[in-house]
Amino acid sequence: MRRFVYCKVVLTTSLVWVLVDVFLLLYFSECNKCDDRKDRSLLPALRAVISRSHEGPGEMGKAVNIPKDDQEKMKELFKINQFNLMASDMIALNRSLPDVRLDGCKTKVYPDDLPNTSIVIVFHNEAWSTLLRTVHSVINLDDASERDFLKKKLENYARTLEVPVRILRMEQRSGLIRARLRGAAATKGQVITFLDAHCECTVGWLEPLLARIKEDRTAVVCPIIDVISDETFEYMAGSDMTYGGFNWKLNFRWYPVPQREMDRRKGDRTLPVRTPTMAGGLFSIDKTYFEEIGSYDPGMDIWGGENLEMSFRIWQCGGSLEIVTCSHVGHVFRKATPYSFPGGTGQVINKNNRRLAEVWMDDFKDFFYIISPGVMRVDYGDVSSRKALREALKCKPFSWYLENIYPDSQIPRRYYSLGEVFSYTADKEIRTDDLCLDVSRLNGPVVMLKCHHMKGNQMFEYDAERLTLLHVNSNQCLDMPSEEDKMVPTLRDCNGSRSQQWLLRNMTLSI
Ligand SMILES: [Mn+2]
Repeated sequence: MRRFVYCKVVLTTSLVWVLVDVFLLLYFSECNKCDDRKDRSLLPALRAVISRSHEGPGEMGKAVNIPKDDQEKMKELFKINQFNLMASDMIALNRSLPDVRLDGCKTKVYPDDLPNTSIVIVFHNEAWSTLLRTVHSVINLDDASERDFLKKKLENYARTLEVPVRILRMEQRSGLIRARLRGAAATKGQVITFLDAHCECTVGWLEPLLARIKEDRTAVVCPIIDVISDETFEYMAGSDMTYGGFNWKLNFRWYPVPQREMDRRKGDRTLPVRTPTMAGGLFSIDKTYFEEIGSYDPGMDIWGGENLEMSFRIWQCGGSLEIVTCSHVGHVFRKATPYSFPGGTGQVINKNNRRLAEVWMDDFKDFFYIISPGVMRVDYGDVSSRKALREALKCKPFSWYLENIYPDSQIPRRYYSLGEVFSYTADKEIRTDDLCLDVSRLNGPVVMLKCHHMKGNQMFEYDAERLTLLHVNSNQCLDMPSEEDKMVPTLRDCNGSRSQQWLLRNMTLSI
């Protein structure tokens, strides 16, 4: 009898502890299950807003059109943030969005013990409505904003949210890169998720990101970035068929996902896409891996180039960079930047780009230098600690990256000559960035067309002895501009004249 009572006590106390544990787990895993818990983590007042029918302006991601009478005012307000502030302010802070995921994503099951994440949102003079639409379980990091509502009012608001939100402030304008470093240092989660301050996350966006990092802690993962219109705040699904690249000017660009990457995934579009570069604003990374791999280059100013720097570094130093196609986050894309750049936009970006070119691109940095005249004059400071980092991590050369990660790059892996503007590539094209010399008719002038790598009208055979560039398709030689059009070289029958001799600089093609 006594034993029975004893057992009962043990059982009851264990049960109590189990329940306490379950409660604690649920309570402290705020962002693990953001979407399940969305309702629980919102104020009752907000919950009422959520449960009302999707009829307000912008609900379900619909466009908000401003009536004619208010157009003047709208244009005035547009200038503040370079997006339609009037429309944004009309939309609920937690408006509903469509589920834009691929069907195969909706039924995926993720492990229960996903790592938790801290979310870092850097903002500078952001609008109230866009910022708060972004905020959910967030460490909010303020880069010395000058707008009053981003001070006391924001702190008071953050306190009313049932999720822990911390607001850190930089004493002076330090830029995205240094602000993110500060935010990252303050995080407590196993994973750091960076977001811009004008985003909207959609259902199920976080789990696939965290699940991928749980599988491989060296995977750095980005959601698909959906487009929130800067004019109407309409929510438009982004494509899972584009990935990140860059051109000779080191501008980030979206390009179609190549066939080799579709093949690697056996055609399953719900699997992560290995992307050569990331757009920069939105990604998740294991916190300890972020530190190991050298976080950000603290020598970079304000904004620009940090996304490519990180992309090259991750790939060259043994990690991977992926777009998790089951995760969708919206972002307001703007046509112009509303931010001031101390020292001038061009100057800042050129400096940052030089830093990343010098540290990561080896000889291929020359492609950037020849297409950006003037950039050589920009002082890029001291990069010795970043070079030491590359050394310490035993990172691979840039040629490996071009060969294995980005063979479809605008920068040719192999080239015979790199002149002042053009390079003569191993594919026998004469190209600058993604444009190739192209001739489509006999005795015709050359034009610049997008490189198609199909040889054809873009193939020139260089004869290093006679110094001629033979257009193989027409069997004619590249000649000086004609009398009529003095700007554009043309094709003519090969005649051995001086006007058909071309000296290629830095030639590596043997005679
Ligand atoms: Mn942004």
